[in-house]
Order: sequence, then C-alpha cells, then structure tokens
Amino acid sequence: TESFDVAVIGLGAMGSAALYQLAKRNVRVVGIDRFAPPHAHGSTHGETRITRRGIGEGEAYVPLAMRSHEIWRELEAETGQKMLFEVGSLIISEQDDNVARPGRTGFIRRSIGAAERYGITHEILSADDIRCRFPNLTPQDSEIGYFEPGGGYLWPERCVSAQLDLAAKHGATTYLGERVLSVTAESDGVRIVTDQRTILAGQAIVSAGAWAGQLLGAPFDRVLRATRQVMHWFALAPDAPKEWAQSPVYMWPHGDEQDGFFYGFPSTDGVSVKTAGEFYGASSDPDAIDRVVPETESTLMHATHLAGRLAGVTAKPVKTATCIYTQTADSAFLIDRHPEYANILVASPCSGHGFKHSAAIGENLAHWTLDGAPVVDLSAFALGRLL
Ligand code: PYC
Repeated sequence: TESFDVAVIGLGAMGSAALYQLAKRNVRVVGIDRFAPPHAHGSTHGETRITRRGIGEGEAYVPLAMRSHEIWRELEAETGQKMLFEVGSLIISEQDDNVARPGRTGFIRRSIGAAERYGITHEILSADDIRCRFPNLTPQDSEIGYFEPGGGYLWPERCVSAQLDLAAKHGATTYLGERVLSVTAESDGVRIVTDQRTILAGQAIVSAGAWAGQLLGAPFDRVLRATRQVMHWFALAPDAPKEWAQSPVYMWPHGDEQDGFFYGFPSTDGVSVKTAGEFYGASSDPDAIDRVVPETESTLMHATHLAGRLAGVTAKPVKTATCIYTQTADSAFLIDRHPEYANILVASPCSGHGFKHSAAIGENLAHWTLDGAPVVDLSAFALGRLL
C-alpha cells in the first residue's frame, strides 16, 4: 500500500489543476487517470474552449472565472506557452430572450447583470454594430450583442499539460493509464484500489467527470448524467469574410426550443471554423459513447444553427470530435464534500461550461483539502440542491 496526503482521481480540467495547486504547496499528492491526459475521451479537449467573465449561468461563477484568468497568465509566464487568447467574447440573442434553456435562461440579460455587478468591461451592441464590426456574424435586426473584449478562448490540452508538468516538477506522483476500481473512506483515510495498486490517502478529490457517478455510486450516480456532445469543424468558403481570423468567440441562443443554442470560435487555421451545439437528451455510458459522427449530424448542425447566421461557412465538415458533458439537473456544477465521507471531495461534473473556471477550482480544492474550506464561496454548487 502506498501512502499520500491527497489523491486526485481524474486528471482532466479540474483534476490537473488540483494536482498542480497541491503539489505547489508541497503536499504529498498522487494523481490517477484511466487514460493519459490530455486525452480526447472526456470533456477537456478540442483545441479551444470559451472563456469569459460576465458569467450568465450565475454570479457565483464570476470569481472563479476572474481568478482563473490570473492563473492562466501565471502558467503562461512559467511555461512560456500561450494558453489564453483574449480575442473577445460575444453573446448574440434577442434582448428579452426568456426561453427555458438549461442553465442559460435569460442568458444575455444575466451576463450583462454579472458584468455590471463585477465591473467587467463590456459593450452592448446593436445588430448593425455586430454586422459592421464582425462581418462574419449576421444577426437578425431584433438581436443584440453582449461583447466582452477580455473574453476569448483557452487551449485546453496545453492548460492540462502545463499543470501536469508543473505538478510533476513540484514532486507530484502520477499514475496514468490506471483504472480506479474503488474509493472507500476508512477511519485512517481513503483507500483507493486501482487495477495496479492500493493507495491510502488522507483525503481524496474525485474529479473523474463522466466517470464520477459509477465510481462513487449513490447518490452521485442518480444526479449526474453523461451526455454525448459533438464539435464540428466546417470548411470556410473561398470568399468567406477575412474577419473569421480575428473573430471573437460567440454564443448564440435562438428560437423557442431549449436546444436553440450554439457557439463557436475564430478560424485558427484560416480554412475552417469550429462550432458546436449542445445535446440535452438521453444519457450515455461514458465507456460506450458513440465516437463516430455521421455526416448527417454535421448537415443538421449547419441547417439548424449556422445557416443565415455565419457568413462564408460551408456545410462541408472537415473534422468532428465527440466529448462528454456531465450534467446535473440544473446544469450547474457539483462541487462538494461527499455526504457521508468528509475526507472525499467531489468536483468536476460541470455540465459543459467548466473549463474556463477550472484553474481556480483547482486552487480552491487545494485550499479546501488543506485549510478545511475554499477561498471562493462554492455553496451554489452543493450536492443538497440536487437530492
Ligand atoms: O462555457 O462558454 C461556455 C460554453 C459554451 C458552450 C459550452 N460551454
């Protein structure tokens, strides 16, 4: 049996951040992942993930986003690698949009409210303003924009690698390609049995994303749903607006259906753009997600969301990738102590909007394990609301 102060199970966005923050504080920490992160099996890949600070999903997230931006910059300085691209973020929506959308009802209004309350630099744009400044985006006259110049995107694989590398430099042990079979709290700590060893840790952080439910059992397996999501890269037309190269990231709720929502990024290669919708239907076994994306899915994505809204984006998919959202009933995060075992913290089911907050969540998990409480108020993400 190997002994550590803290074990981190799952080294995606939250787990790699927690491992780094703990190792930096000289904690004897071990990280375990069933794959070799950064990998494409979970929720932390795809080259680009949106970041912004005026968080319309709820003001409780704002301090996490703000602190994360500071940490990403620190990581860039330490590694010499660029991770955060502040190209601006734009939400386009009917001003009075109140369609019930998971976690994002009244999204533009709430984003503006969060920005005003926290003094986040932003502009409200008319449809004309948007078309003029960003000719690649073509809103309806009745739509408006919430533009945050400091928003943009993160390169998730680099963020995860940087934190794992730095954690190792600070002395963290990592076991990759190793499956955790059981996690049980005992009087002297948490016993973790993997397919290769047994570990006894003073505390454990379970940041296993889509695998958290099956690993922890009740009540987590009841309140978490793993859903298959698809990211699409479409070819740009030869005469596509050149502004695609300088585009802000965008999020675009539209229509009367809960899944009338898509988001996307500037062109990072000059010939294609990445965009995605969100799927709120049936849950999937994370080990049996269908990774094949038939072209009909991309065709439907283009017809439902892109046509008439994005200029110069053809319906020709050049690449697709699947990822997993681990969703709660209200699409908010789940970050809490295990209800029965005080030395197990559960973090990472983030309903698809977690990456931008992950650096600060890792820092807070480190504070929580070491000092008994996080620095940022995480009570909005407690388990009790879901039971
Ligand atoms: O958090 O910005 C976000 C986001 C957009 C789509 C999915 N997540």
